[in-house]
Amino acid sequence: MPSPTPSAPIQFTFGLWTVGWSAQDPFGDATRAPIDPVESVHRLAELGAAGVTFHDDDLVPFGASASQRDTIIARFRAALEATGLTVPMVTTNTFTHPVFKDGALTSNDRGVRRLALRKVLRHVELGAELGASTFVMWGGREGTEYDGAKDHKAALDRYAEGLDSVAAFIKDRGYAMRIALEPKPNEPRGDILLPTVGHALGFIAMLEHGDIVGLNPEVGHEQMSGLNFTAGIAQALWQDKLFHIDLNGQHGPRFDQDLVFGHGDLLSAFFTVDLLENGFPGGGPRYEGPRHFDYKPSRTEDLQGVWRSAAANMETYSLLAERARAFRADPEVQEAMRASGLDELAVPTLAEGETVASLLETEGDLGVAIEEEADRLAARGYGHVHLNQLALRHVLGAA
Ligand code: ASC
Ligand code: MN
Ligand code: MN
Ligand code: MN
Repeated sequence: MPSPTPSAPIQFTFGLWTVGWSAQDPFGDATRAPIDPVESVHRLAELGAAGVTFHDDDLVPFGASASQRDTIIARFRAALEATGLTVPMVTTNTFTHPVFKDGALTSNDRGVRRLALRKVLRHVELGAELGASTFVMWGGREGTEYDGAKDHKAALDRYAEGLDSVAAFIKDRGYAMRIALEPKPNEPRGDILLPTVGHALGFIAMLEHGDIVGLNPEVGHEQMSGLNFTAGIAQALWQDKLFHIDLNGQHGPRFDQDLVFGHGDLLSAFFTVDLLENGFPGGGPRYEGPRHFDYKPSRTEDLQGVWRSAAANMETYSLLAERARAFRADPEVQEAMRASGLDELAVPTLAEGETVASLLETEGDLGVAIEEEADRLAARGYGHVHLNQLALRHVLGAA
C-alpha cells in the first residue's frame, strides 16, 4: 500500500574521495585539479546531500603536523556547521602509501602492521569526535599476487587480531561506533582477503568482538565477481550485518568502474532500492543507514560533470525509490507475487509441533505415491518471468 504521508527525505551521503577524485589512473595523469574538501561540503549540501564521509588522508594529508591537522579539522568543522552536513561514517586510508604495498593489518612485516593499527586508531578517535557511527575498513592491500607469498592461516589470524583490537578499543572508549568491512575480490591486489560479502560474513563469525563488526558492501565489488549484489545485501540484512552501503554502478566482471548508481545494471539497481526502501516482501530487518555513494566521476568529466554526476546518483536513486513504491502498491504486482508463491515461502515448512519423524510417518511413503505427488507439484508454473516484466514496466515508467 502507498504510505498515506510523504516519507522522510532520503539521507544521501558521499565520500569526499568520490567527487574529489582528480581522475589519475594507471595509464594516465589526473584530468582535474583536486577539490578542497570544504568546497565539496558546500557543493554537496547545495545539491541536497545530508552528509559526507572521508578517509583520514582525504582531509588531513598523511604526515601533516599536529598544528596543521588542527587547523584543517577546524576549517572542515566550520563547513559542516555552516551547511548542517553530518559525518555518519569515516574510514582509513591503508592503501596509498608505499608502506602498505604488502598490506596493512596483514602485511608480512610486523612493523607495518603496528603502524597501520596506529593510523586506524587515530582515525577512530577523530570519527568519534565528529559523531560517526560507522567505521568502514576496506582492506584494499590485504592480499597478494602470488599464492606462495602469503600464509593465509597467519594472514587471517592477523586480520582477526587487528579487527578485534580496533573493536575492543571502540568498546573501551565507549564510542557509539560499529565497524563495517568492505569486501572486494581484487584490484589493487591480485587477490584481496575477504573477497565477497559471503567470505566476510564467515570471517566475522570467527571474531571475539564480532557483535560490533558488520559489512559495507559495494555494488560494483560484488558484481566484479559476477555475484548478485541485491542477494548479497539481503543475506547481510538477514544476519543483521548490513551496517552501511556503498552504492555505484558496474558492468559485470572487469576492473572496478565506480560508475554512477544505476549506470551499470539498472534492473539490479531497482531491486536494490526496492529492498532498501520497502524491505523484504514478507517483512523482516530493514536497512536504517545512510544511502552512501562511492562512485568516481569519469575521467572525461570537467567540474560541471563532477557535480552533475553527483546529482545523478541521488536523482537515479530517488527515481528508482518512486518506481519501487509504485511497484509494491500495484495490485497486478501483488497478484503476480502471490501467484509466484512469495507469501507461501514465509510459511514454515513444518507445522507447529510437527517433527521430521512425524512427517516421515504420515507422509513418508516412497514409491508410487511420492512420485505421483512430485508430478502433481512439478506441474505448477511460478510466473516469475511475468513478475519480472511487471518490474521492468515500472522501471520504464510504463505501468
Ligand atoms: C574506500 C572504499 C573504497 C575504496 C576506494 C578508494 O574507502 O569504500 O571502495 O576506499 O574508493 O579509491
Ligand atoms: Mn569500487
Ligand atoms: Mn567502496
Ligand atoms: Mn571504491
